[in-house]
Amino acid sequence: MTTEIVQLCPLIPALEQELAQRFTVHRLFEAADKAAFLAEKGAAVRGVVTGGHIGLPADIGAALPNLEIVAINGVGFDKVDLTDAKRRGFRVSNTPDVLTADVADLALGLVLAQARKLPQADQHVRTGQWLKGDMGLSTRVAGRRYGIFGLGRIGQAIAKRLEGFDARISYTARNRRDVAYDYHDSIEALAANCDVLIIAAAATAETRHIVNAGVLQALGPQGVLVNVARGSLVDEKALVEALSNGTIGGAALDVFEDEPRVPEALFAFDNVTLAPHVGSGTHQTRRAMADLVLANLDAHFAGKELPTPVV
Ligand code: 8YV
Repeated sequence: MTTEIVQLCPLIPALEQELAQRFTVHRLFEAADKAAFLAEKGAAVRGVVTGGHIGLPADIGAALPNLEIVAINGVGFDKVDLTDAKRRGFRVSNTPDVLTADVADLALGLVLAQARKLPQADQHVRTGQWLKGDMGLSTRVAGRRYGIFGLGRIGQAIAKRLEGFDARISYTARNRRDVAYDYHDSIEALAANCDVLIIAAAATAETRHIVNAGVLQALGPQGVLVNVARGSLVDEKALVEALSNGTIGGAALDVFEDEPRVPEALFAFDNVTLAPHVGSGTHQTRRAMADLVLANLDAHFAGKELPTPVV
């Protein structure tokens, strides 16, 4: 009998095939009765493969008493209880670095799409509206003031790309960095001093709903919110209200509080651009993430150090 692992979400076919060659893989996300499966098989499971947006739900973790490793196919580990991992002694790995460029690219894509109305432009041509008239004007991307919340790997990659747009860049982060960008010591100050507020920080207890009504107020009626981090950083109710009242000028979002459920109120706004959490979703990056997931699992079951450990 090969080592038993559970898979908590769909993965690219190549990774699923390679996992199946090494392990007995239980696709828990497809199980009709998850609780029954866990009650019967949970004790045999030694590993979990999961997405960053899913992590290890507490009820599943509790049903896996002999769990040794949670391999996250993603950089975010906010949905795995690391205190519990340390207490129980299971390892956690993630896939940092390999997705940085893609997430930064998507942030720029959202900035461009929202400002230059690319989804509307595409619709304008496809639906024959152009024959009836022009679609109207959009907003300049170059030379604006961009505020980045979180200047880690992804935040820095976003800043580097923005430099190419002659942007004026400022940031707020846990620690002041040795960079040429202006530093603000609070997200309110950052929002008040930028035209586009880009969220690129990790989800933690401290950053939950950090983009609240006050921050949106500070961002102001011309200001745009962009989020490629986690939905939990934004108070979505306050965001919908700010968009309804014209408190902010627009939003471009790849992540949401309760994915894949997106507040329907957002669908009505022409100044909002939406994406279904696709920051790392390119063929190239998902392959690189798959390689890291496999490398971490292989290392663990061979008794070696993990290549990219979180715990
Ligand atoms: C993925 C992510 O959507 O890296 C993360 O933390 O949320 C994304 O890369 C997801 O983890 C894919 O499984």
